[in-house]
Amino acid sequence: MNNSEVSKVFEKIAGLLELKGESVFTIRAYQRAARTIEHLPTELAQMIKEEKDLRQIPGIGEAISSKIKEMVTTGQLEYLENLKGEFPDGILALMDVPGIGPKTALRISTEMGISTVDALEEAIVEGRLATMPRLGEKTAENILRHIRSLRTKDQRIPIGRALGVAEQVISALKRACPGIHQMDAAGSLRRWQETIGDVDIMGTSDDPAGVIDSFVGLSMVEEVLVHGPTKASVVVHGGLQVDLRMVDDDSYGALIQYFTGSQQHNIRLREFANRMGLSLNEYGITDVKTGRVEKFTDEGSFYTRLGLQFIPPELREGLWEVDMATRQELPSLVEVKDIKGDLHCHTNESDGRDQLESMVNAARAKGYEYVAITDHSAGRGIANGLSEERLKQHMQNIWDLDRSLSDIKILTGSEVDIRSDGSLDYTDEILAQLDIVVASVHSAMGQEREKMTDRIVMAMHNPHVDIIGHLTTRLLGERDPVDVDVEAVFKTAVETGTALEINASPERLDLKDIHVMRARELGVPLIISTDAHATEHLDSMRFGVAVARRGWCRSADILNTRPVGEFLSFLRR
Ligand code: DGT
Ligand code: CA
Ligand code: CA
Ligand code: ZN
Repeated sequence: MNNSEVSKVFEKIAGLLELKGESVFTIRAYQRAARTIEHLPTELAQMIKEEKDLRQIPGIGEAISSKIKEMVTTGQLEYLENLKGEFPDGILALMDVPGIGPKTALRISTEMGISTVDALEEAIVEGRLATMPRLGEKTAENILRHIRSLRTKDQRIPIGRALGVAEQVISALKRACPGIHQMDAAGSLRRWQETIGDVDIMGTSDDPAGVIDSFVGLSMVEEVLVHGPTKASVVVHGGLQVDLRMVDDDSYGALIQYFTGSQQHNIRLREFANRMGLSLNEYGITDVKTGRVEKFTDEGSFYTRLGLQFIPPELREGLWEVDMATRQELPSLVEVKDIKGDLHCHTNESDGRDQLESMVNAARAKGYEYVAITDHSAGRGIANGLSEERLKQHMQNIWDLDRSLSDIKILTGSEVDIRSDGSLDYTDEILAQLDIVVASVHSAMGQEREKMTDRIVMAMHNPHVDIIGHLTTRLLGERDPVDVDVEAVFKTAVETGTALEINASPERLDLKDIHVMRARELGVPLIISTDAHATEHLDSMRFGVAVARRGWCRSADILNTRPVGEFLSFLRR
């Protein structure tokens, strides 16, 4: 079982325990474990193989650790089998469909006698499901949409997991093979595409064959597909394919350029080179007339030889980047080091794992000038959201901590729920007291386009709302985006000065790259936040910055590259 399968099992256990009416503490322990495991950069199977103590992972104690071991080694879990036995057949399969929570799954199986996803699909198509009390046509339609998208889902891997695998492979090889000179990820991963088909790694070494042998021998490798002297392909735990290619140092520049792609970018580049009487391939640049091949140790000199400005990998999608590079007009893109603060962070006061102090210290360690603490409001569907009373106490704690620290400004905030009718969970009176209000959708995600758009636009018109969080609420590979008129939201953002968040959490990346590109064009104020639920999540900033770079953003396009005073006065305009 891979991490995401293990994580799903814990989610299912939490769901079933909820139906049983178990204590919220037990339920939350499983939910937390599920979330932590989802984000782990290392496969649990790998850790168990290396005899690592799983209890070192935050939020994982003895009971959960032994369940993980059982699942990873036997492929199943007796505890879940027994628990399942207390419910109608097929309930877990129904719960697997996005949009169906434990309660709905139970009702569908008991009231309709449905136990498979196929039978459910049939019932929806025949209009039977919509007749169920308190369900209705709209919900049924949504469930159908989810079932169908589940069926057509391709096997691409979200970038968060793929990057973790690539970094692990590269560091393991560098440790094992001191003769390595250079080694980098290329392909879609280097371009920071949101999902990855396979991981491409390039390298140079004194002993390429030795590196290839170490690669196929890594303990995370499950299957070897190709094993040559300078090239190999493997499948690692969790089913991701990794290719490794070794070349001589003098060809590395051309190689990594070629395999970074994208294919469309390379086609544009080749057309451009052909007009100069040059041809391109992974070995170098060939003068078509003389047949002479010029080699490149680094990619920068490859682009320079073509008379082009260096093109950052994030822009290599075959749009207009080659044209602009010929005129040296590519923008200088925003970088992680430009970011001066994180504006969406949770603590254990709502559904985060860590305490206020720990989150703030983690932000200080990043060298941030400011950090906003934005715990959830007491909305529907959110575990442990803050009542107005609890929020007031939380604000007091934040002020106290802020006064004791001189190197960082802690902003009071909230991630306030946008209710299905567009109203907010808190009164204007309390919102007015907060430094930062992030408003987000967390419920009624199946609303139709017009209703959803109106709902979000209405929240943006509230003068206290500074930022709209994760606009489409999608979870990569897990939950489809809501149906919202993004263009209308962008126009409202320009009108009202409400900022839109680029949620950097690698499971969300929401806004996504193409949205960011359009938003920037329209002059929408943009912010990159991590939505951290634990200290280590603050590291996800690089994913958000990558999305912004893929949207051609300069640092001036991103609000939280500004110093705190300037940033706050922009929001209060
Ligand atoms: P992926 O793996 O689907 O996420 O996307 P990429 O971009 O990593 O694609 P991949 O792994 O098939 O190949 C890596 C790069 O190598 C690709 O972006 C461009 C280059 N490349 C691979 N095969 C070809 C090809 O047949 N023609 C051209 N022009 N380029 C290729
Ligand atoms: Ca690839
Ligand atoms: Ca490949
Ligand atoms: Zn949220």
